[in-house]
Amino acid sequence: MNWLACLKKGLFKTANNLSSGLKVILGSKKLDQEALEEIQDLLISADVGFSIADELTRKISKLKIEDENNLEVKVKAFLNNEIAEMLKPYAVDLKIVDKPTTIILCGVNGNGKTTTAGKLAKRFKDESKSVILAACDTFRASAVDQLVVWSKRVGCAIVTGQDKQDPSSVAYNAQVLAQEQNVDVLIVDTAGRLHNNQNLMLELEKAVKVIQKINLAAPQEIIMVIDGSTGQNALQQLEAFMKVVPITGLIITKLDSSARGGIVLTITQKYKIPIYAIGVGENIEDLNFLDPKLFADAIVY
Ligand SMILES: Nc1nc2c(ncn2[C@@H]2O[C@H](COP(=O)(O)OP(=O)(O)O)[C@@H](O)[C@H]2O)c(=O)[nH]1
Ligand SMILES: [Mg+2]
Repeated sequence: MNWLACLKKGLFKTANNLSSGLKVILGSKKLDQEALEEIQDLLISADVGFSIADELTRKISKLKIEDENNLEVKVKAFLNNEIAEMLKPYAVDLKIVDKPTTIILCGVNGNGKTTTAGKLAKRFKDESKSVILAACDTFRASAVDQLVVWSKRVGCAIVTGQDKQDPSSVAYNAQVLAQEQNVDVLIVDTAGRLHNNQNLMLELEKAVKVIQKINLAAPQEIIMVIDGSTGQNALQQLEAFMKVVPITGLIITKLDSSARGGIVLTITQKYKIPIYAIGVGENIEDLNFLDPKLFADAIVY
């Protein structure tokens, strides 16, 4: 399946909400105040966030639509274009420049870090880059096993520690090995932590510092993996993590699990932070870069 097909399938719930909703609102009505309010509510229900929804609705009210028969088509085309334009500055390529480029994945438990680590490793291997995975979630044996399975599937080396070993010592070993072996990418998977668990947050900070000590330029990326179906809660998680480590970009997963794909818009506009990839399912091909136009096409049509 190509990416647009994956995206359309994955974002179906959001598209169904937005596109079908717009059809109902505009199919039989004029673009009056009531219709505008309904459009605004619809956008908010897709997690677009009040201020963006308000701005978009205001712009829609100013559209010059002479032929009312084309109302639905015109409003959808406008929204589609606006969404793509808003996302454009934040759809950033994850560049591998330094050798090694160290990427730390962090975020709340269950958000998709380990799966994303595996999928990214696969992506880089497909680009003929050498990859090492580091299993720094030493709290749960199953988390290490999960990453070992990925390393076998992808065919890349993995650094693991003993059960309950200090995660930052695993990160240390992995960084040293990545430099010794001169690999292209080191991907560090970390333990899921609740953003209000101070000890675990400090541990993440420590892992970053340990890596920095070995190589001042590393980690080149600290990517927060966010579960796109958690809605506004994701914003609080992001703020908590940003206070502890300098987040360089985001990967938003599970956009297939809810009708609230508008969270991608809200997060980019509010925090002005790059989105390196989005996930729309559990399969390996379901994680890909954010293409603003395709994303807009997949949710408003
Ligand atoms: N539906 C869906 N599930 C996902 C996606 N990404 C990850 N998952 C699933 O989310 C669950 C938790 O993922 P995991 O990588 O273990 O999260 P971690 O605790 O952050 O490491 C797993 O069952 C994954 O298969 C996605 O984009 N869509
Ligand atoms: Mg994990």
